[in-house]
Amino acid sequence: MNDGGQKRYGPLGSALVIIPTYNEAENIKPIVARVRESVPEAHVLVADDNSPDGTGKLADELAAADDQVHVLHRKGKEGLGAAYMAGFRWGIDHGYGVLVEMDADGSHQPEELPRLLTALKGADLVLGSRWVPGGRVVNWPKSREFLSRGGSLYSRTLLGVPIRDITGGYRAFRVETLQGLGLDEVASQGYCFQVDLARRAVEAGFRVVEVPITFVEREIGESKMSNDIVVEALWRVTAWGVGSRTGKILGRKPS
Ligand SMILES: Nc1nc2c(ncn2[C@@H]2O[C@H](COP(=O)(O)OP(=O)(O)OP(=O)(O)O)[C@@H](O)[C@H]2O)c(=O)[nH]1
Ligand SMILES: [Mg+2]
Repeated sequence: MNDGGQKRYGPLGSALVIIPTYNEAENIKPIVARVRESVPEAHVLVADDNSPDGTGKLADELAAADDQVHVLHRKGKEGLGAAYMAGFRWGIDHGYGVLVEMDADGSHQPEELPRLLTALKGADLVLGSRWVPGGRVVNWPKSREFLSRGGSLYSRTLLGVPIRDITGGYRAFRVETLQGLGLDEVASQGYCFQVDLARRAVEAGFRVVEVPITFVEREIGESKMSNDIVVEALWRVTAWGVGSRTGKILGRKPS
């Protein structure tokens, strides 16, 4: 992780909390209410993939009653990464200075967002982290913890990126950081989306800071986690790791 050197950080612009949703009808209203309460000045963008359970319509109701809530309706289910990419573009186009990633299912507690935003005053990217001291998960089976810790360890080792929780999805970006990552080339599927953004940020020399969070497993609604997502993450990370190592070896020529 870059120590930031003598870099001086400008003031944070206005924040947009992007919440991607697919079938989160029971979660959407409570989570938006919690965000609005925890960080009243922030705006919310719900990025819904035409959820069959009517989440998009509920989000429209929220937006109609609150001009700090916005909805991006997408045609169909294209995955979390694609929804975030569309949300980032929307946020950039609308002039926000900070873009936040947050799940709809309550795993990422809005009450912890002020801590992430405070840390962003001296960083380019803040990651909510389960696997730094002070971070933890609530209601996770050991098998899931093993998968998450193992995935982060594997990615960290192979990619040479010093991040403890590289798959997490509770993050706050300065808009300049996102703009500096080459968004058009980001792999936009599943967990690799998060891994790809984080490694790009480190490689681009941005200051990435992990802040401990308490991650609460979803209580309501269905998981979109699947074996396919895990397998895809595994092979992509492996390919990136091998690619960057080969590049480094080939690049080490005498000048
Ligand atoms: N727009 C959109 N949102 C999605 C899609 N897949 C997942 N999401 C949302 O992304 C967030 C994270 O998805 P989750 O299903 O909670 O994934 P997870 O946290 O790995 O799995 P759980 O253990 O079940 O919580 C939630 O807010 C989902 O509604 C998608 O294809 N499109
Ligand atoms: Mg979840």
